[in-house]
Amino acid sequence: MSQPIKVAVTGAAGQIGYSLLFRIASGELFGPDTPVHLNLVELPQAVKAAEGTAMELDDCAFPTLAGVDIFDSPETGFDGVNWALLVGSKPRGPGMERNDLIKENGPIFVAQGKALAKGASDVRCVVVGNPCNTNALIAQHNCREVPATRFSAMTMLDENRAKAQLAKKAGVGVGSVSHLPIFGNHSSTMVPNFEVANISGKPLLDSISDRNYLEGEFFTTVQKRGAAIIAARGKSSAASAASACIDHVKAFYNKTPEGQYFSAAVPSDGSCYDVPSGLMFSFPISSNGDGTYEIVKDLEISEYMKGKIAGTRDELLAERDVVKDLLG
Ligand code: NAX
Repeated sequence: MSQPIKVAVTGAAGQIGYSLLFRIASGELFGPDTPVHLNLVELPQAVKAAEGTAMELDDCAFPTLAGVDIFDSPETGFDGVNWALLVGSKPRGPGMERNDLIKENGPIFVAQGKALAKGASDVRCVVVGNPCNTNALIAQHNCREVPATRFSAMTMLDENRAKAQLAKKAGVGVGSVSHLPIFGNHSSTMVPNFEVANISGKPLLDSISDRNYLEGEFFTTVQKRGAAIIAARGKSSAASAASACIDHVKAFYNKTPEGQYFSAAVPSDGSCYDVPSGLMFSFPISSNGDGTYEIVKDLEISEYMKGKIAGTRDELLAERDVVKDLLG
């Protein structure tokens, strides 16, 4: 077996953490021959709960789990980690506006960015905690020592949700739906670009020609899926979010098959889709499998989709403005 990959997970005692940690430890993420060492990072008041999770991780007897440590601060928890999965953040309280949440959570990601800068030189950072694009932007700005391209935010859950809806509509298995990029923010303005999607290798619009459905019910179902799950379950999505986080890290870790891509929010280089440089924006991505990736820049975008992409871009620009004092 090789050297363990060290993975820090913040919010380890939370709902997503409880689904995510076991799948990382089982070898599903990096493969059966790669050991992993888990750093569970929590708030002091949740350390006891994290201890319980650590006991269960032991009890799974995963051959790939090289060790588990628990920390109550990012400074110690991020020391020497290769992946930092930033899941923990404050949930939106009753009556709280999105901008209030952004301001509440921003300082967490300032501190975590600084802790990464101090302790983790060979690191890739994935932000799941909401508002994830802007939180990732804050962490990245406070960690200039690490290249900006190593920071990303998760929109894979949106891609998975969109694929599942379209597969149902077309009456095919979800594996038949491909090339479905999410553009922009992980919020209700996100853009699932169905116009470039394929079903069984052919344009999706050949199978689903009902644009009223695609522009109406499909768009809103994907954009508001998180709220629908809260309404039904009484809790926010957790197992599907953890599963998408596994998909996200795997997609960056492995080489993307030729001609394919996946969705993730990464810093824009300002060269495509009319998105200013530096904004943490979800694009179609192709990983080179060596720690680097390319933004897929040559997709044809209709006037309709351009308008939608401009809307989510403007929302992210406004969010960036709200946190401008935190951008180091
Ligand atoms: P929970 O409230 O169950 O757990 C959050 C955990 O984070 C708690 O245990 C808390 O103690 C911990 N925490 C809070 N601040 C922390 C800090 N500064 N350092 C370390 N730990 C800290 O939430 P959960 O359902 O697990 O969701 C976690 C985050 O994921 C939320 O922000 C949520 O909005 C976000 N989501 C993001 C999704 C995405 O697609 N990007 C989808 C699912 C989810 O809504």
